[in-house]
Amino acid sequence: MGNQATHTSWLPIELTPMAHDVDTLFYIMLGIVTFFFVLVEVLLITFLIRYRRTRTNRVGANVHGSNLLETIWTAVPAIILVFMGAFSIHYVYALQVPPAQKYVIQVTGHEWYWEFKYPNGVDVQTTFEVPAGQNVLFDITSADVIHGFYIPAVRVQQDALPGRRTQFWMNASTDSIGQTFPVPCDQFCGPGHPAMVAYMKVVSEDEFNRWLNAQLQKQKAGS
Ligand SMILES: [Cu+2]
Repeated sequence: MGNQATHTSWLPIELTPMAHDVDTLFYIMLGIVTFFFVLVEVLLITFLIRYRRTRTNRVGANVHGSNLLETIWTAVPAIILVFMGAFSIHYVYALQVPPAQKYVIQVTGHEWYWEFKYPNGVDVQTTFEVPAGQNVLFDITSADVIHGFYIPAVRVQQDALPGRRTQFWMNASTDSIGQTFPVPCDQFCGPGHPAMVAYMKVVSEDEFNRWLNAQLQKQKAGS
């Protein structure tokens, strides 16, 4: 499937290659924890039955530990955790370090809406557009309290912090042109929080430039 925006039955669309990588990591982790969950439960039930109290087995045997077993069940989970942690950190840094060529959109969280500023001065709220197939960097901050800028289709959330800038970048798949994706706030920020959702439309570069120009004209006419 490569970099296509694929839809699975229970996860949102994968809008970017990174979203696909994050899902892959998620499935690997899900597989590992499922394996160990089943293993532990099966052993637990087996031992409960096998070593239960019976007429001939009134008192259990004293077990004084096993250095070999204890070393194994400490080292194996440690190695697995380091492996999963390293992958997670790899993705976090990859998201935050943008390529040299990028299109920057300034994102500001407000009580209770999202504001988007474009390089040509366009300033919109709640609904915004991004060009497909381009590196788009979100430069995020907050005008008041802590908000969370979250794009489920990109599998990324980044806190919007007053007095500080955070960022992540994405490259939206051209297969998603014409589609709109919800961008909810995911940090509880007050009574208006549940309704604090922006809508991101992925469009072609031409369409994006048309929209940007139209917004600029509208803004000029309004002021
Ligand atoms: Cu918020």
